[in-house]
Amino acid sequence: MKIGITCYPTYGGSGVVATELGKELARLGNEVHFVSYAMPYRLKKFQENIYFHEVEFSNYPLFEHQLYTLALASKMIEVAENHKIDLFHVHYAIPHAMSACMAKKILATRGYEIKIISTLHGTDITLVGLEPSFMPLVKFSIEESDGVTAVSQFLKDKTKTAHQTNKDIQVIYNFIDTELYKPKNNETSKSHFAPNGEKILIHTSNFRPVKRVADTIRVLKLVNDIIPAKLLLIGDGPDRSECERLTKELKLENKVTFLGKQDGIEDLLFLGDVFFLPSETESFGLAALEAMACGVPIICTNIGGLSELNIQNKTGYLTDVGDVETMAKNTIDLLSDEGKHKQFKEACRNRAVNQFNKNLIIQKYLDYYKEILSK
Ligand code: GMT
Repeated sequence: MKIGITCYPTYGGSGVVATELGKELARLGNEVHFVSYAMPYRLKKFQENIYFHEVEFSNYPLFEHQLYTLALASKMIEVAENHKIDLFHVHYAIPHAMSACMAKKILATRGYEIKIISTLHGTDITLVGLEPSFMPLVKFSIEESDGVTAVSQFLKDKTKTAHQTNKDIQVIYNFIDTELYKPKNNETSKSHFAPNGEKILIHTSNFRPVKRVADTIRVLKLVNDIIPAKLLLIGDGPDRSECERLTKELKLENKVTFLGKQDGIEDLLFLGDVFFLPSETESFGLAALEAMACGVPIICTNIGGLSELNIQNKTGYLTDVGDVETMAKNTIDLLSDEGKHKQFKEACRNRAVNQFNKNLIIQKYLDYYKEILSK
């Protein structure tokens, strides 16, 4: 198969899913063409069957704002015609699905038929996609796509109700490479962060307001009053300064380590005794799946698709948004009971391997591609 993939190339779960999917499809012998404004950051080195096409912008002085949606559609048309692409799989509806729809219509006028699959990831439906000015475009691009997938049942239901569409949407969960993300035993790194045997609490995100990173610091404060603990914060973004300020205010400078953006977090996550994801909205929570695969129990909120991933009282706990007291209580309960903690760790690993491993989920995408192409 010849597949075009468009995604955001920067840090972020949708880009990770799209890139890892493309890499795996290429490994299975498909020809994969990535089309975006920059090389996806997970495409680090040359891999057979993978090609990258950079979207170019016109510098014409009249255009005060860059016309990315149009530039992307133009590049999709060029790539589809030059490389005989069978289908374009676009990740994140805005504006990728819209560009793909435009490209499809224009290609049809030139006698070339192409299929489009749009994968909805989260805020393209639940936040930005709900802005009144975007709603007609999101609905149109969903309905015009030949196939639509959502990364959780929650997101599928939300799409149907919020955008009032009867479009058939296939739920295909996110996946993880359980050979890369796995429990490891590295006492050296553990003692680097927790020299006195403190428990390690961990969180990764892009520090946007929806992630509520400050809650992890408030939970640490309460946990550390009972059980000596350290908090590792991985990632960067708009809320980092506020989190650093809060850390000082709560006098936790020696307890919180801001590691910034990190490549290869599979070499850090397994150090965690628990993983926090206190988000306000989360359609799936790929970061939590990464931690689960490393055998780290999850303390998260009970919103969005998180309950489809994290099983209450088995792989972790789910709590109302902002309820840092309950998050701290659950963390303390779990960390004070070695047997229970071990059970949770094993349940996390087993769930990642049995339900979300990449081979299982990529086969679902391949089956779906075949279904759409045969229509
Ligand atoms: O929707 C976003 O905010 C961005 C997007 C991303 O690119 O990271 O995140 C969403 O997609 C991820 C991958 O499918 C999911 O794991 C995240 O839960 C989801 N984020 C939200 O729903 C806030």
